Order: sequence, then structure tokens, then C-alpha cells
Amino acid sequence: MTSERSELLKTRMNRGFLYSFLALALSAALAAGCGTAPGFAGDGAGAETGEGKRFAIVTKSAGNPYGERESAGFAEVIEALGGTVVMEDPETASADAQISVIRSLMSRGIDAIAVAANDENALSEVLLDAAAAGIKVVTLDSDVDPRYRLTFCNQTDAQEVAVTLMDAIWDMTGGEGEYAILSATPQATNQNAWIHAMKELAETDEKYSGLILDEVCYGNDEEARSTEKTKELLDKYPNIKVICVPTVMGITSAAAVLKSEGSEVKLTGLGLPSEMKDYIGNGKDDPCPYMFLWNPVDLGRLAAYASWALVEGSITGAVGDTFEAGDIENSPYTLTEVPGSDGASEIILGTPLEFNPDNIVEWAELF
Ligand code: RAM
Repeated sequence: MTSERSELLKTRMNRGFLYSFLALALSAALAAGCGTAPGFAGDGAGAETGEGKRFAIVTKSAGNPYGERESAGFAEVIEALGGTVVMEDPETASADAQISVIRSLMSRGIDAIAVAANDENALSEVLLDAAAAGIKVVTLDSDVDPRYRLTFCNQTDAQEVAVTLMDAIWDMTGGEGEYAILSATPQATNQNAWIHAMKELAETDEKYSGLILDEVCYGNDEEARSTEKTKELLDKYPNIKVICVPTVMGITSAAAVLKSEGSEVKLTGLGLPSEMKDYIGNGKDDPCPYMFLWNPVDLGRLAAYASWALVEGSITGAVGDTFEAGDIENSPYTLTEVPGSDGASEIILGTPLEFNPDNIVEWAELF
């Protein structure tokens, strides 16, 4: 157990019996090597039915069209199953804003919460409190420390995202030259996992040895800041060939800059087809030859089915659990072990989709 963790538990124990119980259970769980916080796994204490229960979703920030699609998918499933949807998004993509939202939701009474985390560690305390209040916690899109959630609805394996993006950079640079990464926020678990895996690939795989990473910078999932950062990259690195933007807010801003400046720098990354359709093409004036994403509506749906199954008690969040997820492509889903973890589970939605001049119009109609 880390000293930070034991400090946290000491504070908890002063709060009374409930937290003392949690602390003891945590020690036992960690001693047994299960790597999951108490109340977060194996308790199986489901409500037998999710009907009439309150299911919350908290995306990274209000106004992010990707989060809006996640919420739409989540709401559609919960309403169809007979639950009540509670939605509230933080004003900014920060952990503090998310903590306030989660506390406010808890005070209004919820049975489950699905959160796309703005920070891997900063939500630990509030999520521990949520579990102590009997709320079933899952993450989607961006995870927390696995000890503070039951499972993670993961859009796609991080390694796969990394290979997909590095191959696109390799292709668009012609195998050599400079590129930069414009990310969302510096603390985002998902962004950091992808960038870490990309850097590792670039360092270890001979295929990418001709590529030079100029910089990783952050647009904070804000249009103005992403625009400013793109302009800075163009000024700072006159020989840059490709900007890779693994965030839907950032990629649209970067595309607009490249197009309006008539730049020859190419763009790839993760974007919404509906927002990027005017920028994708093979012409000299088209900034983005192709880009990727998964279906964010399905990611929200997946989180809804997982939350429902947890509230009903048909799954506990353990590796090997399975559940039905309506007509989502790979349903039924099985919880698998997070690579390199000590028994933490995740549910992988699928593989990245490529959007190019041949299919962009069709996809743009969907999301
Ligand atoms: C942004 C967010 C989100 C990410 C997508 C691709 O909207 O950073 O977490 O998964 O882009």
C-alpha cells in the first residue's frame, strides 16, 4: 500500500465505523492481492432490478460533442430499460469540476455513476465515498486508478490506438520527418495512455526510427486554446510535416487553422466524422487525409448496460463476468483483465474505425 493510500485510510478511519470497516476490508483485499478497493468488487449486492433506479453519467466537460454522444447513448439505453437518467457535466475539463458534480449528484441520490475521468488519481476520494454510499461506479472513455471503480468501459485497447496513430503519422510523413502531438488536458488518463504507448513504439520499433517528435502540447479540449497551440506549432517548427490530434475538440480546431492558413502540414488523429467531414480529403487543400475514432454513442450505451448489470447484481465487475449489451456490435461483452494490472477489469468496446474520403459522408450522418 502506498503511504498516500494509507494516509487516506487513516483519515477515513476517523470518520467512524463505516470507514473503519472499509479500511479493514481494503487491507484484506490488498493483502489478498485483489488490487481493488472495498465496496468495489465481489460484493454482489445488486438490487435485482434496475427499474426505477437512478443512473448518472458525468462526461469530461460540458460542450464537448464527443461527451454529448456518450450521454445520448447512455440515456437511450437506461430509459429503454426503465431507469432514470441523471446527467450533469463539469463546466471545464478538470478533476475539481468533476468532483463538485459528483458530490452534487450524490446529494441528490443516485444508484450508479459512469464517469469519464479528467484525472487518474484526483477522483479517488469522491469515488470511495460514492462506493461507501452503495453507488455502483464505472468509468468510461478515461479511467481512474482501478481500485476506485468496478470496471472500465474502454473504447479500444491503448496499444491499438498507438499503433494506428503512429502508422498514420508514418504514412503521412513518408516515413521520416517531424511531427507533433496536440492532446487534450495534461492529466487525462486516456490521452496519456495513448501518448505513452506512442512514444514507446517510436522508441522501440525500427519502423518509426525516421520520425522526430517535436513536442506534445495541450489544447485542454477547448477550441480557443487548441487553435492557439496549432498556430504555435506551425510557427515553432517550420519543418513539421504532421500534427496528430487524438481529441475531437482539438482536431477540429487544428483542421480549421491548417485550412485557413493554406498549410501543407497534414493532420490525423481522433475526430468526429460529422465535425471533420469538410476537412477530410486527398486534395492539396484538405488538411486531413484520414483519421480515426470509435462510435461514442455505443461507448455510452456500453456504460449504460454495464451500470445496469452492476445495479441488478448480474455482474460484480470481476474479470470473466459477461453481460448482454443490446445490439452493440460485440455483445455479449466479457470483462477482461487490464493488461499488467492485478485483476482489474475492463470492457473493450471494439477497434478504431478509419474515416477517409470514401466513407466520411456516410459516417458523418451517424456521429
Ligand atoms: C476528446 C476527449 C475524449 C477522447 C476523444 C477522442 O473529446 O479527450 O476523452 O476520447 O476526444
